[in-house]
Amino acid sequence: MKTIVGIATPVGFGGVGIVRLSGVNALGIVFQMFNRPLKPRYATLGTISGKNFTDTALVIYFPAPHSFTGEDVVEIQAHGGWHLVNRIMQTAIQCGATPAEPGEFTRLAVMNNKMTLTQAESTLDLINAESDAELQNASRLMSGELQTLLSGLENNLVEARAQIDAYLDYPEDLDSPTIPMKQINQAKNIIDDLLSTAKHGQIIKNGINVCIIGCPNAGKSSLFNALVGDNRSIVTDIAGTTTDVIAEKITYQGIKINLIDTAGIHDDVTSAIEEQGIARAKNMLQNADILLVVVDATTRVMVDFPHDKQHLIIYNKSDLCPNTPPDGIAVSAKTGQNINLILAKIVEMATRTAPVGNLVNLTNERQANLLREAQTLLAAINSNEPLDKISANITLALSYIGKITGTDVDERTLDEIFSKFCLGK
Ligand SMILES: Nc1nc2c(ncn2[C@@H]2O[C@H](COP(=O)(O)OP(=O)(O)O)[C@@H](O)[C@H]2O)c(=O)[nH]1
Ligand SMILES: [Mg+2]
Repeated sequence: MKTIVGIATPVGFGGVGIVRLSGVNALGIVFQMFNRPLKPRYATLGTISGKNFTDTALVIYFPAPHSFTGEDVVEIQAHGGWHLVNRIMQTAIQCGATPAEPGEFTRLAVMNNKMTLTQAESTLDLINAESDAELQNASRLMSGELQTLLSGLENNLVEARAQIDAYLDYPEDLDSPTIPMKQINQAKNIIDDLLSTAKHGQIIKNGINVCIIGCPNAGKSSLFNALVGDNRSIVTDIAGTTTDVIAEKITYQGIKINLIDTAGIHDDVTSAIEEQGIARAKNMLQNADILLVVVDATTRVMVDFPHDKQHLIIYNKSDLCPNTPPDGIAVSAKTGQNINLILAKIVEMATRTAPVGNLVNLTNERQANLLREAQTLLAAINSNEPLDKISANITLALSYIGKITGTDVDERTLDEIFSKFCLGK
């Protein structure tokens, strides 16, 4: 049985740096580096030392099984110097510890039933959260909402299969085969509902892609800067100033917005640079969730754009021309008029994709793909099929769901999941 060691705090310099050990020898290893005895679950201040260094550290011992990993865990809280914490870790390795793989602490926690697999995966959402919406959803995932839903679903399907298998095993004991379509459909409905949250889950996690398009000199870059609240994109009165795609991430009312400024789209292009810029602009607008179609209010020339995409028409330069057509919003990038209204409308459109009901949003593509497989299998079941085929389909659907809940995961899947974690987590 090995004892692992990892740096739990991020790479860099900070007030405190944490080195964490987990395994049967955790206490014995720290005993060789720390000058004071440790009392379970008490923070002890003392001196940590190794070759050529000493530091004052706060050390906490969590005996198994009441620890994060379920094993003996010791946490060393030293000063947060990158070289210092590295030296503490090296010293632990010299005393017998093995460097932890990415996500190995969390993996141990799952193996030792300290948390479920869906909770472990949502740890990443929690750590990577950059907006309130993301944090809120991650908190719900962490609290086990998804696991509870899926466990209920597994129970439904296991029960349904048991009924079918009972008939297959002892057909003479039962009058006629009844197929528990109710349970199967219930399970399918839960999957449908969960998958309907996936699009919104992606928006919560990755942000909504908003692309600013329009003719040259309409004021796209000025609007971009006004929305970002920074002089990020170059503004001039020379048409064709923006040639490359410029992107910034902002959050408004808890929603992450990926804002993209593009080259002005028009036909009589003279330079190869501008031509490429326009090609990029057209590419970006195809991939955007929302288009901000910027029109110079004084000329009212609008670019062609796909009208089936969510969009806002923005009549910019309202300071020069206050009367604008009713199909758009009067905005001035110069004075700031209605800039917040645009942001509010973007958030409104982003949250429109949220399904009704108060279900936790699916943010994990791996989980969504597995649920799609299970959904296809369950949708294909009909009561005219041979019973053994229905039973086999349920078994297969359960195996996909089990790869999310952890009831049916292999080492390779776990390797894949935890390789996305950082070292020391
Ligand atoms: N009066 C006024 N001028 C603006 C406004 N927005 C942009 N401009 C001017 O319009 C010109 C083109 O702006 P720019 O943002 O570079 O346009 P882009 O080519 O669409 O990116 C610049 O001279 C800006 O100062 C506005 O709201 N009001
Ligand atoms: Mg520009």
